[in-house]
Amino acid sequence: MENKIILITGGAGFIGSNFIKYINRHYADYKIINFDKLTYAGNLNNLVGLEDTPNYTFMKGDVAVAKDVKNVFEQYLPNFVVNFAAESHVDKSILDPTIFLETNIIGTQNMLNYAREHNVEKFIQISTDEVYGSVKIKNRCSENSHIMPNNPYAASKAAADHLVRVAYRMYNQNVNIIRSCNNFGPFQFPEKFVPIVINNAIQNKKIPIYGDGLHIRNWIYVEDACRAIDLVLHEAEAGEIFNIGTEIFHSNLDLVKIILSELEKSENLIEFVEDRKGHDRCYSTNYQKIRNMLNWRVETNFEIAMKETINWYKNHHDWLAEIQSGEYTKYNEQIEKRNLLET
Ligand code: NAD
Ligand code: TDX
Repeated sequence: MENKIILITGGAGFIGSNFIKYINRHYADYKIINFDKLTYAGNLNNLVGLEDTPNYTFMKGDVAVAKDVKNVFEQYLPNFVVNFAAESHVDKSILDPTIFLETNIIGTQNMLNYAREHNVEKFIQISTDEVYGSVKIKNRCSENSHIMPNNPYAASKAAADHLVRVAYRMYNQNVNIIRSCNNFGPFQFPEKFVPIVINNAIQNKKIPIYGDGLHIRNWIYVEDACRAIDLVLHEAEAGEIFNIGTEIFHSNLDLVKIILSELEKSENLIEFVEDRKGHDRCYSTNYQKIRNMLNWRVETNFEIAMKETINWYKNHHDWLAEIQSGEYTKYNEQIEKRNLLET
């Protein structure tokens, strides 16, 4: 494979950091640029070990600030862009949508503009099954289904998808959109359901379940999602949209019971709390297109991957403690200072 420069935004977050490590493992010749604002969810601790790799560079910047985006494109002239950068937490978007519109919508448009100006070969937008809104489990949404988001986060991601599609229609930009179901795995920020459940259970703390707990989510191990992104990046035709899903559907209550049983903890830890406003009952997509066109398959067994994820959190108490104490912010600052000295 030819040497390529790949610009990954949001690479200090959960999926982005897993994807950077995936690319580093599979494409040793690629130069990886991680462009991240380091919000509360961005953590350079997720990439420990990579700082000293010559083909990896971190650059702090905000996708919503055109000047920052211009700088990273001018400095590194990427061949590929994978846009993970986003405000990603639904509950936060309900409290205050503004930053979601800035990062997820303006940010995506800025990335598209400079990608076009610099003749980027392929632009991948990381989107979500949430854009389709709530559906019955059997009514699987295809890539052509109606977009019907039900919270500010999902609406901002839907708006970004439209802008990416427009870039293809108007300018024939080589873009793809990937709409994934819920990811789980190592390095997921402990505001999301799976890490909350695991970490609270480990610490014998109550586990908050919104509403009646019968809301259904479709789960994918992050490594399977990374492989799908790799395939779309390298093999998909311009303008195509791909759902990524699995056959693993669980109600939130059942998922908690699975994790509690694995940890040999009592179900008495479960606490039903006030429901999320507009809480989507179920997401369900048809992902035959990526199976048929790109031959993508889930390779991970859910039970094994969940056990590994639980063990990862058990063995990375320091990672969590730093986040919870705010220490990781200081670490990020140290790395930034070092990068400034080096450039
Ligand atoms: P995350 O919150 O863990 O990470 C987001 C990263 O983006 C962080 O490193 C953060 O610092 C960075 N970021 C935020 N605002 C930025 C800005 N303005 N400029 C530059 N960087 C910025 O999120 P995640 O769970 O890893 O999700 C990554 C992407 O995948 C998002 O686009 C999300 O919508 C999408 N997605 C996530 C899931 C999931 O289950 N986690 C499912 C489907 C789609
Ligand atoms: O404390 C909780 N209790 C609870 O019952 C939390 C944080 C969540 N929940 C429920 C809400 C959802 O039904 O668990 C389910 C999963 O919640 P999140 O982890 O917040 O994920 P979700 O809202 O489904 O959105 C996720 O998947 C789609 C990601 O956060 C998005 O970025 C992605 O696009």
